[in-house]
Amino acid sequence: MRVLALKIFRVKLPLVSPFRTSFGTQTVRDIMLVKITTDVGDGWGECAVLEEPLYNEEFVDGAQMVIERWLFPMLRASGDFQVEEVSLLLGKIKGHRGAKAGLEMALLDAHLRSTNVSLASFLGGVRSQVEVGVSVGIPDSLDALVTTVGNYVEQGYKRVKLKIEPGFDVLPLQAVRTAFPNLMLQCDANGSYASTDIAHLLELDEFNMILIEQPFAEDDMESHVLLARAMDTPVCLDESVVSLNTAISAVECGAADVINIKIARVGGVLEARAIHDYCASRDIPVWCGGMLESGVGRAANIALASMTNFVFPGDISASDRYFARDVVTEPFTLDGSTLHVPRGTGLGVVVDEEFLLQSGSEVTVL
Ligand code: OSB
Ligand code: MG
Repeated sequence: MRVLALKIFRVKLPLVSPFRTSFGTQTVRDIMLVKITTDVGDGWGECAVLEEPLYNEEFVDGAQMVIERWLFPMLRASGDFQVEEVSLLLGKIKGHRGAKAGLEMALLDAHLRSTNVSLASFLGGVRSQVEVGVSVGIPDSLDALVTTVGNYVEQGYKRVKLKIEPGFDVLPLQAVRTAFPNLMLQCDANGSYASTDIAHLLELDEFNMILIEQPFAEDDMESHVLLARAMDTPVCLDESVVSLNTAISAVECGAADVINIKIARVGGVLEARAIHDYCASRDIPVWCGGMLESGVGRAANIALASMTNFVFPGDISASDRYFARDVVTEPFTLDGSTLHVPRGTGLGVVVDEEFLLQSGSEVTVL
């Protein structure tokens, strides 16, 4: 395929409720979508990067700049290429994986539409519906937390992830576990603990969680190894795994019993597939993480999660858990505790461009 043009859409969508983590509170999602024009047709992608560099080093203004200045010019200068070559073509530019992931997603969407294949079947997905969960931010009070979790359980979610941080761990997990004895429960610290907290974290074993996600800093493999050896609850990595190579290193040194795969964090759908395949070969279960995506990124997440080794429910909630109105014409809705895998070609969603423009989207044309 050959790249002809790119439109970058930036739109701020309010979240239906503030999302607080150890690294800050998100109240509005600063969304960046790309619409790529190629010789085989158009495609959409989402650069699922946060507004500020608080989760990882990326931020949405930076992602836009690296696309405008380097990534898109490199693609346009590449002439004819296969979509499988995109990460190699962009490999000269270090990092900026969320920006690259959005471009690769748009190229995959264009390519798969032109060949009449859905992303899920391209990836060899084995399910038409995927089990999903919900990620619950740090609340104002324990009562509010139990009420929030109860509302999600009532909607159908069977798996809940609680955000934790030092000083907010035992009590919230105890409150939720007591109120919901059979709920599939897990927690995510976003790297907010230190190696000196290992003994304290072992106390969380009593809550019968399916995993604990990223307790220590992204570059602290040693503490994750020590915790994984001592703790019964499986240790899962998020921020630490930015590529197939880092996934291999983490698994082989014993730092990860489980891996959270996010398309934006690892630089694209194809790298995500490679991590999935490697983990399957090592009997390491994976699940699909989320970045509070719009329906574009969500469609890709669901297709990815239809692959065989995505054994735990993903952080892929229904559209209404995030936004009053999604950017796609058909919002994603729960069916029991699942979302349906899009069956249309490419990502299988239609972007509501009129809604984007009505919502004050800024458009940059390259
Ligand atoms: O650490 O998994 C995380 C959202 C933004 C950045 C990081 C994380 C998250 C979530 C929410 O936990 C997942 C979602 O529902 O999209
Ligand atoms: Mg996480």
